[in-house]
Amino acid sequence: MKLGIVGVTGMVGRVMIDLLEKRNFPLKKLYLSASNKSIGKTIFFKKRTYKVISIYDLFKKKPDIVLFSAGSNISKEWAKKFSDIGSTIIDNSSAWRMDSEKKLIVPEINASCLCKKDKIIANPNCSTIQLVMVLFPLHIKYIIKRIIVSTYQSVTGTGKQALDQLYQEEKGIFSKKAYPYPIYQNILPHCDSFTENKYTLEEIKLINETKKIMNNYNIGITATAVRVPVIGGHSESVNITFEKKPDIDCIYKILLKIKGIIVQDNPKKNIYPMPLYAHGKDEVFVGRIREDFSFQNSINLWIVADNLHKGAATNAIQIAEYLTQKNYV
Ligand code: 2RA
Repeated sequence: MKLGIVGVTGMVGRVMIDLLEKRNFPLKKLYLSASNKSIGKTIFFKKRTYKVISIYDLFKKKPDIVLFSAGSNISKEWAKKFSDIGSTIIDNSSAWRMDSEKKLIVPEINASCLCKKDKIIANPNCSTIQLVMVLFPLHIKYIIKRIIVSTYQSVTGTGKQALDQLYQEEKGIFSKKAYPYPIYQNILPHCDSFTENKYTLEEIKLINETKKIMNNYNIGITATAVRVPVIGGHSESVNITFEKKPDIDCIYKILLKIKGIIVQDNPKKNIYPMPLYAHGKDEVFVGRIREDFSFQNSINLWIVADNLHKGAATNAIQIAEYLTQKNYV
């Protein structure tokens, strides 16, 4: 198995490298590619150093799988070129997610829809992945009618520049970089850009991707995506209205059975998910599960996950593992 990573020096790319090693992904050859400024840098993997190469040189290697995490423009320019030479692309950008010909995959939910013909596979947005991981099993049982979600998103979702801005501001150095306002001791109701309808692209991704992954375009979804000065991961406050009357004990039993979900919910002992403790983990954490007494067939819950792990790198590598196990690549 020849695997390439495009965007290896980014925050997600670095987590991909760690996870390929930790999960002992079956690799014969590994090629690491990044932007021109990083070409020639060395990266450590399984006690060996690998030189970062250009995407042109990666293309010549004809990798079996290419993990893209270098933004939409690179994906739009290169994914098709790689698939035309037989590579299978797992793309972490938004470039292909809403393309009707491309599959948007969270392995625990819809990996079974993949086949050998799928050569460009989209990895959903981080805030979508953690949301649908919890919603989908509940939808199967109770049929979701409506979702209201507010997110509290880590600065790591914006990238290293945002992380640096937070660290600098903590030291009292304020210079507008990743965000139009200070993020230290502040929160911004603004993730990605605003659109004509006053929603942000992040909110629109959450709404549209959730419907595509759950293959249900009748679900009513509304979202508010907020940036918070947190490192460990994204948090989400979710209100769900079902067609059928939900039973809270049954919801616990359903979620406890899902691989990749950890239920942390004991208010009497102050037990609930928090990004500080989700940081670096591959699971999705859910808690604060409770009836919404204000509206019929409704509940509230709280979801936390490391956006660089299950929200990006872990999910992409799980897709690659699935393709390998099925001999699709
Ligand atoms: C964010 N989900 O958090 C977006 C991109 N990873 O900014």
